Amino acid sequence: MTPQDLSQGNLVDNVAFLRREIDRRMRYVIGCEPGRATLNDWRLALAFSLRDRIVDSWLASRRRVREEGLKRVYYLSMEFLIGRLISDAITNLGLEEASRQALASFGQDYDAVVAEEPDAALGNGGLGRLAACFLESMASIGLPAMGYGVRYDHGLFRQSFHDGWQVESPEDWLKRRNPWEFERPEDNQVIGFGGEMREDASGRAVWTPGETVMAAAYDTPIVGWKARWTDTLRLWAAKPTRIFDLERFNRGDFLGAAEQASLAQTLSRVLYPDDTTEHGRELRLKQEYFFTAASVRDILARFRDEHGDDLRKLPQKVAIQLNDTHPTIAAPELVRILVDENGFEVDEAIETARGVLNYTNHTLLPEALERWSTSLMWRVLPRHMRLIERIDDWHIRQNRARGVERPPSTWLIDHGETRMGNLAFVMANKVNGVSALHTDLMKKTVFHDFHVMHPDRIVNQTNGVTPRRWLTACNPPLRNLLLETIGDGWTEDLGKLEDLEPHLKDSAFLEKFAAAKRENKVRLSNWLKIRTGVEADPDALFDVQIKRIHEYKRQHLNLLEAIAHWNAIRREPDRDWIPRVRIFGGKAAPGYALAKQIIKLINDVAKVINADPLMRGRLVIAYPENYNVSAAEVIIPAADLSEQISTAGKEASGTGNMKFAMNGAPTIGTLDGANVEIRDLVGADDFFLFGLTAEEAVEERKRPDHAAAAISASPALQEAIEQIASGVFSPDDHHRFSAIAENLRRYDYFLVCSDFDDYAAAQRRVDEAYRKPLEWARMAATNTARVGWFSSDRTIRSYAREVWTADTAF
Ligand code: 26V
Repeated sequence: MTPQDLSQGNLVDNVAFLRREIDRRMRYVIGCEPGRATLNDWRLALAFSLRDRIVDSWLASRRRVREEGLKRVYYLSMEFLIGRLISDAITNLGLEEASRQALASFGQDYDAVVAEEPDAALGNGGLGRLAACFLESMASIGLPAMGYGVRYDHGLFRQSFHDGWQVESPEDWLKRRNPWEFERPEDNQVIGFGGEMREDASGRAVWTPGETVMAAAYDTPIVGWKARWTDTLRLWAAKPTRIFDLERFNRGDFLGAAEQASLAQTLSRVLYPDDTTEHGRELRLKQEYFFTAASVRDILARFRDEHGDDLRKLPQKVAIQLNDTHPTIAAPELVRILVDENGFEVDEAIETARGVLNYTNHTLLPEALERWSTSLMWRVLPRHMRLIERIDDWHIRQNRARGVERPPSTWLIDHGETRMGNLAFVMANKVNGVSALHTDLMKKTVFHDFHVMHPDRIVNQTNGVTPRRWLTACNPPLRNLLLETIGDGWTEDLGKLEDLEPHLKDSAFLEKFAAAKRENKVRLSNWLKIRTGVEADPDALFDVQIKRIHEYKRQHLNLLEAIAHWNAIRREPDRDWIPRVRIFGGKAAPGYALAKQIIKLINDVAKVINADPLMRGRLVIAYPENYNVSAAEVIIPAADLSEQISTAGKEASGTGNMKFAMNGAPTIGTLDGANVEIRDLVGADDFFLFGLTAEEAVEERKRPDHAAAAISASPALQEAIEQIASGVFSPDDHHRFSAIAENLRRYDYFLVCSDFDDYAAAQRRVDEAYRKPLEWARMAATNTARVGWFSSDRTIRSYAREVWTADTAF
């Protein structure tokens, strides 16, 4: 079995078809002669050629849902971290080899053409990437679904390093033509903010917004595996409701005439790269309401069209998932429409809304749980603030009726703030965490009191990732080996990777597995050379930590151990050290000073170690700029070791951990998030465990001298911190890293020091295991064979059953 057999039709026909289509698109859509086309023109011509097949599937899927009156699932998310769509399309249409050959017949290189597509980076990290994996899985399993989000002009900032410091610049994914989206002006919605809210004698509310903005709909088809089903991602762009004020313009007031236009456009201008600081909080709240309100109205319009005007039936045909608290304002918006525009009683409206809404929590970090000042809410969304009070009142009455008095932790409004997590909890039918441990901690900590009141509401839905992007498309050498060894059933039923089990004892298979890994490492080595100038020997152990830079994820733990390892090699330069390339990737929130210092520290340490002649390639640090989805697709298949070293209890799930394991990289990690479940499935012998458990971490933090005690017990750690603090890596500025050193010595909330020795010991176990290539290959392949459960197809089927009660179309 070869990959091209996955497509319908034979390869020769597909190549001929694509050749013809590309040539036609180049002339009649791009308006260019093939002989004069740029790489970008080829990329567009290929995308337009593939698009027709996707649209056929799209129209057929839409027809099925309407004809059969199927329940629809709506995924509301401020973030969709999609990356490139062209490789998804090619993979799911089974047209990779055909595209390659068709382009080659024009003298074009497939990989270069595909790489021309800019990443759609409409997300920060895990939460946004999960939403993208979920859309692809919904389409692949045939679930009638739609994603709703914001069509940001500028996605996540571009990161570059200037003298080792992170510098942000605006990203511009829409600068060139986007072949995947369809504008839908007929579905545009007018969204209001601010203004006046009056209640008449009967309590009927009349809200007159003070300003309005147009939400303009743009649809992107999301094609599933083998194009059997295609769903939609609808993104809203903000536009002025009036293009300009002709009267002011005619008076010569040109700037004033366009005032409303510029105000409106700022709404969907940029994705917030930081949920922490005081960056235009009002603008962020408006963004949330803007896309949520447009989506809710769109959902109701479609419901009426398909099922008539009885909105009481909404829960039978509609399920809405709130991706974190960001779209929670959907709840009062839905209640508002039912009450103010459809004559519902408030209680009835709340109960109906609760029948459709569900909420996913993605972090327990208190600073990440959204709260909005009530004064801001009254100003921007007066009618909604009033309804939140009514919802609070309803919740009080509900509980009193059952003899329960609400503890303050469950109030919706407190200290002049509206707590969006609590509002989401009260308004949701189901609330879920994203790994078993995280869900358990939700029940025990942030939502403990709620859980006591509503013991059936919190459920677990462990995250997953789409195997089409994260195995089939990004790892051709391994994909081909799998096809040759166990056929292609795993692509849509990843549990079938278990069929590898008997081959794990077969040294011929293990050698092929190692060869596939090596091929990916050569590719990454070349990529790193171009991007960073660093020489990475493909036979060295590739040790990778790629994710947002955050103290809780502990890139500095990794780095301190690298420094200690460097010291050890310098002391005994002639020992047979296992050569290692430590690869970092990730962006810091622009306002997060300590995270930015960590970036500078990694770059400064890399500079010193990479230049040390004693290392002779045995320790190399590489930190390419601008880590994104497309970079992950090159790095993950080439990793030997997956660093998942967060402080236990802090990483809700992680999804990178799943991608690495799937691609045959064992984990070095703590018992945190989904690491726990990965280890359970892979087996304790093939997972490098270290560190305190979540419970132990809580206890450790109570010891006032935990950091000092750990440092004085560990000469290696003491030396490494001392080197950072004294300027060994910053000879031009000895105090540059004193904040990091002080933080570790005095405070160390994330327990870097407490976990250091155990982490270093685990790293030495890694080295010893890597000495035996066949044994290492067995461990790597065991990871691949046993993590099929982490397919997002499994996750989505589980949501469909336990949260949405929705059926798939096939
Ligand atoms: C947000 C913030 C903002 C305030 C400062 C600290 C902080 C820390 C984390 C976050 C994360 C926001 C939500 C998020 O992206 N969560 C991620 O969701 C993934 C998908 O469920 C999950 O795998 C990651 O563990 C989780 O961090």
